[in-house]
Amino acid sequence: MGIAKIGRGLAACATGLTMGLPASAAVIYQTDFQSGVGSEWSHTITQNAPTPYDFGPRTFLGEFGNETITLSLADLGWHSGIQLDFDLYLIRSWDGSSGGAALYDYGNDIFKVATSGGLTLLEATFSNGNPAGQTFGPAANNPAYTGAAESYSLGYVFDDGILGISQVMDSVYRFSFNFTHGDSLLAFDFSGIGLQGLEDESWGLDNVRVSLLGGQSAAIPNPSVLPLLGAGLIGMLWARRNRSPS
Ligand SMILES: [Ca+2]
Ligand SMILES: [Ca+2]
Repeated sequence: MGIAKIGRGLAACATGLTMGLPASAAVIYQTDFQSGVGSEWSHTITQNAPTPYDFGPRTFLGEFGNETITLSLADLGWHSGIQLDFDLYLIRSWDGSSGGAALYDYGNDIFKVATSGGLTLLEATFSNGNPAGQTFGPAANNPAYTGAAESYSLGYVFDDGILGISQVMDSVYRFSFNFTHGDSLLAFDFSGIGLQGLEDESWGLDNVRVSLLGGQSAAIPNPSVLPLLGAGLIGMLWARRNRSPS
């Protein structure tokens, strides 16, 4: 079983775990950026991925480098929790945890998501092939593309000026986070950190959805538990894979 296949399996698992909305959830915001960007976003540049959908352009918010992109929402109705779902597009040569590596020192390349309340939902390195690996995944260090829902699907070509290699290099991750929240205002900061420039590595967002959760605050997973839950699933799959004859 190749790494890419494992990644798709993990994504399916994560989807089954978190993508469904609780009965009391209400979607209060969603966009696929196919027809413009609202003023709730700090940045409004969009782009079509080189590889379109079967039905038309695959438009997303981006591309960005070492920037923080903010989604600001106001006048939220009564709620006791929030669910954030989004797709992260990682474009070209993300170098994961390569900072300080002898041969592959072009990182660390980090993606972070935090709320205006100071809660960090995600902060991890990601690799689109750099052998140094990435922190996103079940272990302290994981192979490139671990947990990705898609790879090589967007059609971005990376030209390696040193080795003369030119190849498609990109990945898509689907994330879902639940956390306790009750204020009427909410903002999310999405940040790229440690990147080398748009021609080298960049990112974008797509299919962003925010839902209010209510009436079941005790059932909402603590944000610090969700990654552990995901890591546990990934670890189980990893163990199963390692037990299987290859
Ligand atoms: Ca889109
Ligand atoms: Ca880099």
